[in-house]
Amino acid sequence: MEIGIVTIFPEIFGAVSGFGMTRRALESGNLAFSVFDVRDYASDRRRTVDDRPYGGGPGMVLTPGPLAECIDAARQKVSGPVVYLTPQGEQFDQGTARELAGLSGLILLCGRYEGVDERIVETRVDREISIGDYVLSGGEFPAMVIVDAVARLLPGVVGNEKSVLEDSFNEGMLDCPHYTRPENFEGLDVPKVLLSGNHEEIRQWRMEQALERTRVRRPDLVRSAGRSETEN
Ligand code: 9D3
Repeated sequence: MEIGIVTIFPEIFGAVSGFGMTRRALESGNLAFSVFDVRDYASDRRRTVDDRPYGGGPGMVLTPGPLAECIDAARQKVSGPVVYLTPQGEQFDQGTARELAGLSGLILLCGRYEGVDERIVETRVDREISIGDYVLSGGEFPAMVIVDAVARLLPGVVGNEKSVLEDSFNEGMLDCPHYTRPENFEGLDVPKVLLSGNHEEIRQWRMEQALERTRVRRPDLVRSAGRSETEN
């Protein structure tokens, strides 16, 4: 899969290519990544990319000229929908991640300031996505969230197969508690059942723990856990 990023802060995306799972996905060739700097498409000496909003008010708006050229350059290299990260978008979830992971290409447009000129949305954006109801200062971190969630679903990405399968089995349920050595830590013991070697009892205990946690912490999930989207 090839992901293009359109941003005024290209350096931030070093975090994606430099570390962890996304780095391994890039190294193995399952993921390709190109970052496009909007400022490279500005036409003035100061490389201006924003301007004051028509109608007045606080903040600035990403000006359409350089942005259009930058998106068009990204589209020359990466085929696939242009997704604009914005608080006004549909809320991202695991279903969205799975959908995007099925594409061969994807362009993520990161907004900054008050957002992009609406004519960019009209002419070049295929889909608008938010990562949740809280205020961030731009679309760069949301774009990295999406890259991470999508990359770990790509077939062939090392270490993903088992955990992706487990995730889809447990979908809509919180995880059970986990323990590792030592058996006693600051006076706290590992639950006996986990040392029993009885795999059926362990499975049962983990399921009960997960269900109880979900009931208490996320009652909204209990309704739909274990059922597919169409069964809800
Ligand atoms: C304080 C500015 N707000 C005035 C009503 C609107 C606003 C504009 C731009 C709020 C946030 C932003 C920047 N955020 C994003 O670009 C963004 C975002 C987010 O803030 N939360 C969750 N998902 C996303 S995706 C992009």
